[in-house]
Amino acid sequence: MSACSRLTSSSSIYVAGHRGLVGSAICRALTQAGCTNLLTRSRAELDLTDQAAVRGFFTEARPEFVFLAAAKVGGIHANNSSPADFIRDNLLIQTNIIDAAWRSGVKKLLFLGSSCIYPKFAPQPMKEEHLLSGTLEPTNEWYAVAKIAGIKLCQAYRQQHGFDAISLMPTNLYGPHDNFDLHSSHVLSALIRKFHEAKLNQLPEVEIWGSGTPKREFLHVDDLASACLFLMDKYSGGEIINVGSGQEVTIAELAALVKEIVGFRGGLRYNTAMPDGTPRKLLDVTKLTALGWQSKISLRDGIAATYQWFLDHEQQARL
Ligand code: GFB
Repeated sequence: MSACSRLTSSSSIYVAGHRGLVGSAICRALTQAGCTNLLTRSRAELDLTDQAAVRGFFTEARPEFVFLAAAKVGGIHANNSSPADFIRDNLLIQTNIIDAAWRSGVKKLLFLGSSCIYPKFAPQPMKEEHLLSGTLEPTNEWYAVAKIAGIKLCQAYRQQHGFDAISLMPTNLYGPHDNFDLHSSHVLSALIRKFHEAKLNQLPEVEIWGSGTPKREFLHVDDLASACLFLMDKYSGGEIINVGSGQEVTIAELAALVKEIVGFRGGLRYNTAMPDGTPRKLLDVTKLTALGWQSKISLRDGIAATYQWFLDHEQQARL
């Protein structure tokens, strides 16, 4: 129980979004740490955009700790094509959960934001104080504005009500239970599936969106889950905390790495009709490092493990 010493086996812990990339990783980490009293609800059981239903759940279930990993998420194309869904769903989900958690007497809540809350041209690596210092990246400003509102909700409930809500800003994530749908996924899961299917079908080339020049930092979701448990245990404050790996690559370098791990022998074709998005988003993790946490999973090992998970779960994976 060392990873969650403030959580006892009798603590009830609600993981919102337990079937997603992040929520499922948090459930695995909590179980490994000896926390067995986990509360979960599927989308069919509880519609998180329904305020009355969410209040009813909290009143009845009375969780003591909450990991808010439920969100409408997607890659650059999904964000760019469904701005109304991304801003509406995320505003509703996080407002309903944070408010109901406070009203029902939750001891502590951990909210997950995103590195896209920072300005498009923020100085690199991006520090927590760069929040709201410039214009956002247009392809995901709707999602980013919702996530910024989530941060402000946590800070406002802390200031007005003394509610212990903390906010983490993870960098681009990947790992088991990711979305592998080619229209709505993020780049890493998309590339795993594209190279795998191209290998099977002996295709001459794989299409890569954009120019290949943008840089992204990637963090395996099991590292993020470890940071979530660490901060739930060790940190209480209104200031946001970045969670990253420091492992930054260009999309072209990422494509070469995934291609090698999957074992595809053909070529790459860049489709510059698709957007590049922000040129670079590397997080400054000085604060988190000073608190005593750092990532462990290398990008190569993480991609290899995720490809193996994809092979083992191709039938159930979200394609
Ligand atoms: O991961 P991704 O969709 O999102 O795209 P963002 C990252 C980069 O990979 C972009 C390129 O430059 C894409 O053009 N890319 C190349 C591809 N091939 C592909 C492909 O097949 N699929 C995808 N999806 N990308 C997201 C935000 O931004 O980051 C979200 O939209 C969220 O709001 C997330 O914050 C972490 O990194 O650009």
